[in-house]
Amino acid sequence: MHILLRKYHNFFFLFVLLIFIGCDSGTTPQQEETLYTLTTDITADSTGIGSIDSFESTPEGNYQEGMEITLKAIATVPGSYFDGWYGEDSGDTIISEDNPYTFTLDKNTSLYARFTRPVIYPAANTDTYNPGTGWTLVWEDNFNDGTFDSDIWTRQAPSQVFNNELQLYTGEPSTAYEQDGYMILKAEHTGSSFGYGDFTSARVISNPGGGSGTTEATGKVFRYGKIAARIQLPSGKGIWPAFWMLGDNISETGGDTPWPSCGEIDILESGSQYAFDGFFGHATVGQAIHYDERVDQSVGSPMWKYTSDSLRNPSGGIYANDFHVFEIEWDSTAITWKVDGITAHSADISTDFMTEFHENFYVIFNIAVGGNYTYAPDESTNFPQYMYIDWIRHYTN
Ligand SMILES: [Ca+2]
Ligand SMILES: [Ca+2]
Ligand SMILES: [Ca+2]
Repeated sequence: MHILLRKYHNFFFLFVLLIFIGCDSGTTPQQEETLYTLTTDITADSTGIGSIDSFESTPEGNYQEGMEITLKAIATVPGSYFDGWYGEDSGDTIISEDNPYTFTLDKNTSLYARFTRPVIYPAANTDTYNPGTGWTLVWEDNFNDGTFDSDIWTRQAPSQVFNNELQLYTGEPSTAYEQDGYMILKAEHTGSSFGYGDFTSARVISNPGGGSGTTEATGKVFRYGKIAARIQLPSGKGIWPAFWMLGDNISETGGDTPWPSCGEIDILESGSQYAFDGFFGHATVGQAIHYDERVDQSVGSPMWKYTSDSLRNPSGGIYANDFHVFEIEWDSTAITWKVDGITAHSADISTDFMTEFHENFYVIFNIAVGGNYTYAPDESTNFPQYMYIDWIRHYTN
């Protein structure tokens, strides 16, 4: 008997229950009607997470053309839910959302149930991080005391629009807060469309200046060492989370140096429209530095240059299903990026035009929605989206 295996690659679509109804070889020759056997097969996508438990059907046994059949799709993986019934030829067009679903059997019937499993926040927290030998912890925020520490962190609410992004950074406590051992950033779809201003989100910085420049916080800046954070990322079409750094002298927060002359270190970003990974860029994380190629930055105009790289999730699928540790090891000659201990990128910063990478930098956690780097969000993008930061640490060696 022919068994049709069908996979549907949708970002949140992880499981397929396939039901094939085919002509049974045991057709009774004395009867005009044809008997069918109902066959099921279960497959999962390349992430290989979980399975589907069962289906229900009435009546049991063999089936005849014209018979009414009732099927029930049951999602058993925690957090998953039934999405709808689709046919072999229906593509993205749903046949029915009913569950159970009753239909009349004909000899070419083939149906499959589409299931969605949203990313679960927070994922199981089994932290096995080890910074490696020779590293001494000099500072950390584990986000474990339930208080958003405004002496270090500022919810920035910049008025300018970066990279044609669509979100508003409101600076409201509801967009970034500390809870259950995490700093949690939240992006919401608050508008009626998918344009600029239809989303709220958070951009949290360790620079005391802040976007509105009103805080008296002392903040935290970094120069060299290992800077690591353990994060569960948000995901979806047009979701662009980042853990990154800007030179503390940037004019944006009250300094005297414009971007990119201040330097930028992108420890992590995800959701690139150029990743082509089948998951709207969320099976890939990017690493980059941006700088001003001038040696003497007081002469002439900024010369923006960058180097970048990316790393596909070695375990397949999106990064957002679990916590991962994103870090840089930074000294006077180079910056090396690591993801869960795997080296993702390295940049030489010893050249005479890279003086910006030998100054203090502050940290930024944010969730952008839309913008030049990522896709345009639409109805398929789930909201709210969360970024869970378990801890950030600074080591020296
Ligand atoms: Ca705290
Ligand atoms: Ca320079
Ligand atoms: Ca924590």
